[in-house]
Amino acid sequence: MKGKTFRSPYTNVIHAGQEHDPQFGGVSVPIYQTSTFAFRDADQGADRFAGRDAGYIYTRIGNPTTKALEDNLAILEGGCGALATATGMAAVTTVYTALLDKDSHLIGTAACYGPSRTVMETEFSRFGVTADFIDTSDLGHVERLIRPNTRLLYIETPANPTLILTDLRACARLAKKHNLLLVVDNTFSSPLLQRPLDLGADVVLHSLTKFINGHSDVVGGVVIAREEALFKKLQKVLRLMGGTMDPHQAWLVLRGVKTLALRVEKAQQGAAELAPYLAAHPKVAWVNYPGLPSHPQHELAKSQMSGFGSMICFGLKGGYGAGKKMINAVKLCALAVSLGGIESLIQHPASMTHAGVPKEEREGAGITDDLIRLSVGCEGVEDLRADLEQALDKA
Ligand code: LCS
Repeated sequence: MKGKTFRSPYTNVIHAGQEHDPQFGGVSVPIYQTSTFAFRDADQGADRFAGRDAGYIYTRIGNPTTKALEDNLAILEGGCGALATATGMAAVTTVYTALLDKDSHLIGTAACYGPSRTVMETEFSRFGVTADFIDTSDLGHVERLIRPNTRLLYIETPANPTLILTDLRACARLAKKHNLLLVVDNTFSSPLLQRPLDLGADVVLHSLTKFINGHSDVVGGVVIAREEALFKKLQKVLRLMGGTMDPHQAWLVLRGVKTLALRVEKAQQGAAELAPYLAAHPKVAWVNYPGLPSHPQHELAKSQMSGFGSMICFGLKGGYGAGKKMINAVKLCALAVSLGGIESLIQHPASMTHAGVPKEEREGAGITDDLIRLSVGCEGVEDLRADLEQALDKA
């Protein structure tokens, strides 16, 4: 991976790994909207299989626009290389496929994005892979479940949607001790608020659909590895399985990432004001936000994150009945799945994002029926507060 790196994240999101268009000097990376590249001569194909630099051949294997995005994201996360994928789930399944063998075992965060767990339990199980999805904030429990065939610790922190944290440094020590790989889904923080590779993780992944693209108009994913050998293993699987990103999609995400620092900062300021407002509201039973001193892992958040982010979850005293009235009544926030967009989104995980996880497993993971998830966007906080206020009045 080549590319310029700067001191400030504000500079890195815009310039890291980026070159001006070599042909005309365009400041924006061009969209190389091509499926195939003309060979220099008949030897070019052989170069690739002989391990020599063969340049670009075919867009599933590599494309300059996609590569510009990958170089940027690898630098933001501090990895040796990044692989852009068609969706966040393609990033998750690339990791599972590349790093698990038949009959191997995974320990994952119970409160992770529902399909990351479902795909393991309904699809990978067909190939003999087993998994325990547990509360990974309990490291004693994690260690007790490690078996000779355990290969991966799959951690989501803060978790979707409970915002429970897992201690990444402690997980990295555990992974090292037992010769496991530590994979972290860093979607909720973005590399601006948490850099798992710096804390000892081996692989980081994101749904780019969320904060990194940030405009609710693209789906995408990325996998970033700390070391070359792991990167090559992931790259080989992604190229063969075909879940790679399209160049136009890559260009849109490159455009989105340039404002990541501005958006994360603004949305986080909004969440820091709305979380205490909700916590003090007479109709609200509980609020979970890592920035509140009442969050049970507030100190851990301070030690492994550089900011608390813009995701909040809460429950109303009237339970889901009241919550449903509230989310039906919002006018500015959109009642929608997804998160990390410039616009605020509100949703009910038990009936929306995590509906595919059986009720017992869902509740065991802390995803209770009353839980409402709010992704704070970049609107003015006074408007968001007014919207929540009028919706809570109707609850
Ligand atoms: N990882 C996390 C933490 C996610 O939140 C999501 C999607 C994914 C992976 C998968 O990414 P995708 O394939 O959708 O790009 N989370 C969603 C959510 O909470 N609501 O809708 C999608």
